[in-house]
Amino acid sequence: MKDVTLSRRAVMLGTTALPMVQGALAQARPKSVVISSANRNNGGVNCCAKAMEIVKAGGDTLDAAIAGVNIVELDPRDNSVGYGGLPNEDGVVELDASCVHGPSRRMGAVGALQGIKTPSKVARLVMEQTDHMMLVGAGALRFAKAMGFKEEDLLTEESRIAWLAWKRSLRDPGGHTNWGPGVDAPPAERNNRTKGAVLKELREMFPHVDQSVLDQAWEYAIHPPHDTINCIALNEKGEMSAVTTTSGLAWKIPGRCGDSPIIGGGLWLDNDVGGAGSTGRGEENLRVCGAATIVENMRHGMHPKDAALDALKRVARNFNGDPKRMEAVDLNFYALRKDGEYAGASLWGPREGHAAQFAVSTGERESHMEQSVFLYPGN
Ligand code: SD4
Repeated sequence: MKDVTLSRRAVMLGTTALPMVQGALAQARPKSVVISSANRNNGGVNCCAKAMEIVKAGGDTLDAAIAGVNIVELDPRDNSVGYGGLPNEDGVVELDASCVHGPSRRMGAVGALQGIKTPSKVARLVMEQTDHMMLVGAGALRFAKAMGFKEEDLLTEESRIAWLAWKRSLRDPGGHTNWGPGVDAPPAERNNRTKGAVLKELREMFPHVDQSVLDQAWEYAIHPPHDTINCIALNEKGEMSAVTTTSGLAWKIPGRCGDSPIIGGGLWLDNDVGGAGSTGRGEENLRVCGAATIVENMRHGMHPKDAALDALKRVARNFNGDPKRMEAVDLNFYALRKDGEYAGASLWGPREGHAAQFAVSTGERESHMEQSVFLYPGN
């Protein structure tokens, strides 16, 4: 197969070399590749396997990517995507999603959508059935219901308990909290919202649940997880599509949209070049228009790995390159170029023994995990 690794010269020539770069990508003999974020319970691997099955059967790349992420949206165990996602501060699950269909160069998105398990499908319908690009909140829900979706409670018992643990762990600097026994409780209880105190109350409220659920709930309350899923698919005709779907940051202010539904932020794809997406702290990604930046970097000849690392450097620039100030930021990018080259890139190397990974299926090799490159070593 012809190697289309783009020349350094093409990179250095800048915009005058763009036709050359795009020409090289256009001539690349396409291969089938699907990549996605890792996600818990093998979510990313299952997503890529499903999407590849559809790609190999000759299906549309957006059908493939959406069918892949639907597995994770519908899995109640993944608490950052779809059903079972951790809720906003009011205890209501609000979902964001976006999609890009490369061949038709069309896009759709939904933000702060409540009550629908598969927001990626609604984003696609916004693209296909409306003259708009993005619907949010009550309007997005009304649209979804008009399209035949069933409105459901998306909170699972686990996510409800985690939300209650979070409410009970909160207190203002003076030590007051409205969540937890107050009026007649001994003062020590009121001012001691420790893990033990909070879980004791929750144990009384949920006597039937395993201790592991309570321990997990406390962990989520203190360190909210994120596991948004981004999936990008390429077929042998050189067609590409991508989707990002999430419940966003746990405990967010109702109505908050992160980067996932922002086309150009949490997702971008140009069928002439490639696609990119993100998981992690959406606000920091939006400050560098991450996905669009990565695709433009690839257009100018960068390998997906360098393109994504460059976007992470721009994130670091916003903190004057001070890793200490970025300790609480977690951000991951995924990039797939039209010639089948791909990468995952993370702001941090392994932290607390956990290294950032992403899922890949190449058609020749079945769905598996690979290590992401990173900007800063972890700990
Ligand atoms: C957001 N980027 O709403 C999403 C959250 C996320 O993994 O990715 N979690 O900011």
